[in-house]
Amino acid sequence: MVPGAALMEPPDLNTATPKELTVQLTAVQKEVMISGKKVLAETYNGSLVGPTLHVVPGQRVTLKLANHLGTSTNLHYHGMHLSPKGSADNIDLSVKPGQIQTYHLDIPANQEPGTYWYHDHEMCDGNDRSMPGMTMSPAPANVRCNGTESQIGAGLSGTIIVGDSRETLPPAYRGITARTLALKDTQISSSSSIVYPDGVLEPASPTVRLVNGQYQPTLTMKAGETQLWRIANEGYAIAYDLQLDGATFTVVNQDGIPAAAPTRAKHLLMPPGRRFDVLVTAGATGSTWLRTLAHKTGPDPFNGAGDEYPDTPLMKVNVQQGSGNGGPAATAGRPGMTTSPQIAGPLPGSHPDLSKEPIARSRSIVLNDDGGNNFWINGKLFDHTKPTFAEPATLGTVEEWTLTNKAHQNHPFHLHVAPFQVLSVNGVAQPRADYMDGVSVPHAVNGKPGKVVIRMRFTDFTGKWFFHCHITGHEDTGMMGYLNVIAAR
Ligand SMILES: [Cu+2]
Repeated sequence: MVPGAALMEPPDLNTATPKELTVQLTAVQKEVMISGKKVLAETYNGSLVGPTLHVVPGQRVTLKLANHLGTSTNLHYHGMHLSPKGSADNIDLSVKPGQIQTYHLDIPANQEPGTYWYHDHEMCDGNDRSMPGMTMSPAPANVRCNGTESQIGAGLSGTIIVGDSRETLPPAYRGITARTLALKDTQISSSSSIVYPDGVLEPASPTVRLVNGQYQPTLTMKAGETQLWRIANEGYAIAYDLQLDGATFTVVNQDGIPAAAPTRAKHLLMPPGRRFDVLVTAGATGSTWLRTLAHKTGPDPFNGAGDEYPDTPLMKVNVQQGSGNGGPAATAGRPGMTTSPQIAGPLPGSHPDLSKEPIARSRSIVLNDDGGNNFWINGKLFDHTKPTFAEPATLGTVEEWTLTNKAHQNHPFHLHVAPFQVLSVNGVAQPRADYMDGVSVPHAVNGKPGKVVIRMRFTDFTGKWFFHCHITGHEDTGMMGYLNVIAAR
């Protein structure tokens, strides 16, 4: 593949955001070009990175999903505060080949501006390959189901941008250039396919890391210019540990939630599903790289205890002469990138601190695996028909959950419907700003499990609130559950 082409934005699904919006995503196999190489993928509207959906709070979105695949599929609106029932963010819906499913998405008035994403969440109930202990059978195409891992891995994910997070920033930054950087990786088979079963998906195998579907593209900035980058890990399994050589990121929003206390970070750890809106500032003319650092998700990647990813350059940044598009000019020091701005918080829309709230209930979620292909929550495989907890949660209450990881690899935990606040990781109190919808629960060390304590408020939406590991192969094979949320009596 040929590196170096100018970075392109993913296509837009819509550019205007009227009060009532109707859009269509067509899931279809298509040959796409990845930096000069023709590859068979599963796409939305023919694009390896699905087209970006722009929405605003208070809007009613009618989204038609047309399934032109040979397998069933559906959609999840990751991070969005939507009802898990009916024709909203309901992952119990399954769209068979040839069917069109109409989703009705009422974007809440209080949905925070930021970066979200959509992806296939087909759970393959009674599937022939998803659940351990079942044997593969040559099911006819109209009932075949390939699971979330293979569908996201083949391309079925895209970005949702709510409002414009630049408007939560001080006035000097509201006119700066914004970029979307969708991170995905592909494992291309010898027959130039990333579609299951031809495309081999194995998180431990060598993979090609792409930005907006491009291999090592080049982004150009002006000396001293500050930009907002909306970075989303839209991959099926792989974590990124992002670094912009010579620079810092100013994190102003994570997982769609404006920062209570914007901070500068030298690197961004991004398990699958995570999003960051960050400010970056170009220095003097020259060039540098956005890379993912070497990263291990367990102590012994070659013996079933985690995966190991090498240091990999993702995108070149060229800094050219000229004046930037808005934003206070930085003192152009070293070539390439430089220290990003300091922004005072809290930003409008940041979430309240739950650490002192009275707790209605505490719950324990234990993640475990056997180092092979069995993945459990509280000792059980996912069951469509049984909630993980007999006791439901009640709207209006705050709960505290302790996430325990007994396994020898990190498991990134994701909760549907609403984000949570992270209180502590392995006993270390976390900064006030840490509200998110996914958190990596660290692996056990010397028999001592990893532990993350989170709190969430059930503000609205009764129904099934799903949670699962976002290494989608783990989710597909059982590491998933749900909680019933009921109205106050
Ligand atoms: Cu996992």
